[in-house]
Amino acid sequence: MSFMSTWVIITFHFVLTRYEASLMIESVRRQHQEITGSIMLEMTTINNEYYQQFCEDGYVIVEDLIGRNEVEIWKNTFHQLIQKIEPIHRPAQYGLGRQIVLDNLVEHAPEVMLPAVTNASILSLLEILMGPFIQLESLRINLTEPAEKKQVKVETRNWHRDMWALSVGQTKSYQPPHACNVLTYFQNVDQDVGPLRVLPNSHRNFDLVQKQFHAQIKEQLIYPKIGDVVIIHSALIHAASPNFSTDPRYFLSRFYNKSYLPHRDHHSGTNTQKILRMAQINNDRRLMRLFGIDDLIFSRQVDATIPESELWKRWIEEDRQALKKID
Ligand SMILES: O=C(O)CCC(=O)C(=O)O
Repeated sequence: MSFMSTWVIITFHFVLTRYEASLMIESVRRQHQEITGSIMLEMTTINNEYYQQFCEDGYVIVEDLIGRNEVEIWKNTFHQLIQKIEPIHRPAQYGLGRQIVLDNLVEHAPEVMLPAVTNASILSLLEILMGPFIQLESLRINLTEPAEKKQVKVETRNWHRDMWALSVGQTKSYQPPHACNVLTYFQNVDQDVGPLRVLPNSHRNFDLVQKQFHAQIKEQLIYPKIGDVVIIHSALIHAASPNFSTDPRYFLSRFYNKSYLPHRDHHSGTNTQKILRMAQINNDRRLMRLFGIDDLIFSRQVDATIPESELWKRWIEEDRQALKKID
């Protein structure tokens, strides 16, 4: 290769990298504005009501938070991606429909999927529930194929708690979650599509389910609409229902855990690393933490003279100020 062509390639690469970086900066800046704009809302009475409900029942529904267009784009992106990337296949059990799951979605489609995890209303509420330690554990879309009623031998999918239900049952007092599952369904969920089933208050007691695939006396059926967001405490016992509709049943799961716990999505891919670099330039601690970088984790130990919830508020405010300084 001649000196000239090498020079042209290097220059082209340099210009392209700068261009990509500037696009990413722009998108992070937009999120920054969105975040600082929404912070004013975060300690409002609305979030306080959600908090009370979450402590009591172990879940909360924030209605109408996501636009239908966005949900449609996620669905299309999922179908495009599974043409190129091998998803996880879960075989049909007891006649229930097969499931196709794709994880690592921020890395696979950052422009489309990053806003799903940086949604400022969701993060603000999660910070009230878990403190300023919110990491993206995994972002995945789940498709469940329809099932034939006469083939299905069970009433529900498996009842379970999500990961990190560590201290459940030790006390009936409310314990903040180590993780939260934040779900958005891609269709209006009705009896045919199959409601989400929960055992309210099971995040605060050690009750066990006797039959893992059967309806429960104390169960509550939830029928979210497109655009609703359901936030579940990781210790809450819940299950899906069979999909008896004629269409696939879809949901997006944003699974967030404490920033010092392990994560299934790998944050080392090229796209995620670009997002992280931009977050570092902007000193955007909230965004860095989503992808596992939390430089303050060791200094933020619990000061025994101040309630933890108070410390959380201070740290959230400090992070907000740190972000503002770069304006
Ligand atoms: O499919 C559902 O409605 C529930 C999903 C679920 O159980 C989970 O993501 O852990």
